[in-house]
Amino acid sequence: MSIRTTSDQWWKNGVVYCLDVETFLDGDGDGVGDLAGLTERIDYLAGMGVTALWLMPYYPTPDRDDGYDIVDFYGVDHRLGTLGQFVELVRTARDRGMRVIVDLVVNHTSVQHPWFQSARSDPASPFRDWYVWVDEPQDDPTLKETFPGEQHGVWAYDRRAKQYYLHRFYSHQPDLNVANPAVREEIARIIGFWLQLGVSGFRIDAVPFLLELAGVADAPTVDPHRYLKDMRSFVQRRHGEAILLGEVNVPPDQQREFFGDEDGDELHMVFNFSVMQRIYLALARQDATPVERALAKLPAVPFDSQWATFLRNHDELTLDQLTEAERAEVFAAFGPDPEMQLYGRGLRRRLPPMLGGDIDRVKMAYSLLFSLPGTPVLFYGEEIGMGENLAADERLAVRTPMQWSDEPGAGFSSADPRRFPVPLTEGEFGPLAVNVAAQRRDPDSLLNWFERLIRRRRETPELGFGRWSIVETDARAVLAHRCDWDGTTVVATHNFSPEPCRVRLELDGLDDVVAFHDLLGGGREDLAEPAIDLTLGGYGYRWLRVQRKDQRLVP
Ligand code: ISL
Repeated sequence: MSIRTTSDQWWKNGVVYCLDVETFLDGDGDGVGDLAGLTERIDYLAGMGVTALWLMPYYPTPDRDDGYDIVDFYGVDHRLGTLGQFVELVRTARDRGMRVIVDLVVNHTSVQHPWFQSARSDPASPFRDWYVWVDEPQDDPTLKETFPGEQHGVWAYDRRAKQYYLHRFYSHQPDLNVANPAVREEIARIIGFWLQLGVSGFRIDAVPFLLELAGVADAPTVDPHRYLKDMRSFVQRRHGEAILLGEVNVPPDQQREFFGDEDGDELHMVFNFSVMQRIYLALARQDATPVERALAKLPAVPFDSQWATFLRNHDELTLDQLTEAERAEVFAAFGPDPEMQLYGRGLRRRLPPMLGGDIDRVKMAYSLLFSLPGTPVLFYGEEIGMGENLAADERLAVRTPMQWSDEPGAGFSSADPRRFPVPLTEGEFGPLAVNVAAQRRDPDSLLNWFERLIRRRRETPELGFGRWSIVETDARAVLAHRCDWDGTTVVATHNFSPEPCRVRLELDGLDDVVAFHDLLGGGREDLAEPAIDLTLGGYGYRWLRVQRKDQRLVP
């Protein structure tokens, strides 16, 4: 029997905040965000109630994929700061009760990485087999480009090497060969290095690609899940609280295997791409059924594991798990203009503009996110309702600088905006209309709403630790689910339609329910019978903690 101490599982009751150091705050006035700037804003993040930061890549890079093309896994890009400042950041965050996890991008390196330069220059190089080479690429339908339109095939010819190398992403990102034990050793060394500097885990980039060994000619094979298990036990030996959070965009029937065996011995957390995509379908249809169905398909996760839930991230809003017709519905509702679409499968937009700036609908979507099974992950700027800039290239549209104020440069930087890594968002969702400074002063702002939502979420352990199930209702537009934990029950209800409605919730096993406490709206309502008749406004949302007879509850 395992020891079931929930207090160790910090990742289950937390709120993760993802940011790119480069676009968060420029501390030295050169136009580029940096570690010094971010460290200054640690109190802002702690004040909001964030429990963990996820830093997008900050490593030395030629920056052809926004830092996901790395030339040194053991450093900090000179534009962003130094290793010393990195440690200072981690220490400051820890002092304010926040952990830091970092992007681990080891599916590939930059072409400019010294390993690749050595590999291509000499067939006898010790690094030659760190990459995947073939003389003549075979037509393999399982090896498809990830960025159609921007990338052509997955094999590129290197004139120096006189061979083709594999690249699952852009051609300037050659794939590392994890079938090579020396590569796996080096990845462990990288993990060990950052753990030693104080990080509490990793967001592992592109996990299925990292494990995909098809096309690795003549290389010793390794069982990909054996490899994830080795990585997990290595991390756990080095640092008990560290987690592995994987970017795993696969359909529901393949998700479970990434958590490992029955007790969970591979990834601690997996991003829930399947539920995320169905949320957009439900929003487009104003009908909760797609989310209900997606939830019903989710595999149960082991005790030490958890979903990571999100509405938007730094990439395109990928809709690759929807059918062609479903994707067309979401495109029509939220991104009809071809310039909003990307790679034929996604939208390069943020949520508020997609919802036409309807703040009630935006809040409903985030209330849902925070109540769903899993740990919510926010992308910087979501807390103030930032929008995108379609004039920026590809996915950079959603990676515009953080909007701190309505000053020139949005309070992000005092430098000439032409030096910014990504141009600011303009217009209705630009810094004049949407910024932190104004929202701090306004008690009704989205920022202050988020602060209350995060506080409430952290005070509602049923959501993070509990067993969840769908509650049947008579309204298609309403999603109702409950979470039971340690003798208490929370029911969350979300109305996807602009029409107000009344729903009846019959709660199994709760014949002695006498009242409910409204966790977001406040107040207690006594019940005459063990069923809840609930009113929900258009795009309304309510979280209710159920009170049983003779039960003492601190709402
Ligand atoms: O296949 C996908 C979409 O349908 C993606 O979700 C895929 O997993 C993703 O594009 C991988 O992304 C990650 O690695 C890329 C980088 O450009 C992205 O920003 C990062 O999130 C290459 O490192």
